[in-house]
Amino acid sequence: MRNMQMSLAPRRAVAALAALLLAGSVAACGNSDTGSEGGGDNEKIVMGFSQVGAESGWRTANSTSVKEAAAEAGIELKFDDAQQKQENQIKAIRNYIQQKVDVIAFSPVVESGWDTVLKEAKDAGIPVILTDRAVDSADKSLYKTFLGSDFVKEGRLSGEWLVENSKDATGDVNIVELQGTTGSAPANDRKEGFAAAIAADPKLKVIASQSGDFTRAGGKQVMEQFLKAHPKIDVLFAHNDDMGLGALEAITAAGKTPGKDITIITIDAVKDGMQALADGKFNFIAECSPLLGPQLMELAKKVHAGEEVPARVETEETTFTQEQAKAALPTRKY
Ligand code: GZL
Repeated sequence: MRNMQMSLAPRRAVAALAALLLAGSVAACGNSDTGSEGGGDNEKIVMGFSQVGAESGWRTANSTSVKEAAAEAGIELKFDDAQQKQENQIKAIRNYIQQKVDVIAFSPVVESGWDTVLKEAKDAGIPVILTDRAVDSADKSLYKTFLGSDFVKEGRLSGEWLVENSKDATGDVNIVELQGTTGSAPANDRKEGFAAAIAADPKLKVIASQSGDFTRAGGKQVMEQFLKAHPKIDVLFAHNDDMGLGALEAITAAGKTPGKDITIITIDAVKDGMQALADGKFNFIAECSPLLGPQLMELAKKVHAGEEVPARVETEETTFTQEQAKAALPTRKY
């Protein structure tokens, strides 16, 4: 029996040693499952980015800024175009969680409906950065920071310009409004800011307001309806240049002169919009800068390093009249 015991002993020792080695190797594997490849100091940060879509010149410029800045910053960028559908953004964010990226950044196509997926990211220990548009989640711990414009201010500046430039008007000034994507932060906030500003002058009346979904086609289609329904339109306020540019086609097709028969105010200041302003077809543009890439990458590095970042980072922007557009166009970056 003893011999048996003796003969078993070395085997048991070998088995114990093998078990120890195996446990060690599993632990090592277990670490690699937690994405240790992204854990080393000198490893590339991996960012999962969910973009709204490619609906406007602004969006195209924004995507270019994000991609170029990621390359410049040495950040590995996983990029998804949601084609303006919230379900596609939620799917992309879930994929990034599965892939255990180091940070998730996205521009939410609409304000509501994000709490569940943002909580999944938080529970997975992946920090989220909002860029461009905001969410209406009450739980501010679901994201680290929001980098983007003040859309209410953009709407207010647009309305203030109109108040200032309508002083000599006799009788009502009929305004039609092309809203951005229904439920989106820019559409909600720009509408709010503009309405608050024009309340200063009771002559200024919004007689029609409808979404053109931030696209040229949408702007043209809705403006055609406005022109059919309203014989006297004095002002068009479009939530972005692209809908204003689409509306130009409808206005000229109706035999009216844009910039003269109908005053046109837009937001963004992309190159095509600035050209229309310089050509006298638009009358005023409030800028909304899409060049968020460099700031986004700096924030991602800080968040990944566990550094504190401000809850809100507001982009700097200005406004343009026709004369200012002529001066700015030659050096315009987007
Ligand atoms: C604003 C951005 C808006 C632009 C539109 O930050 O979300 O979406 O104003 C774009 O041109 O489609």
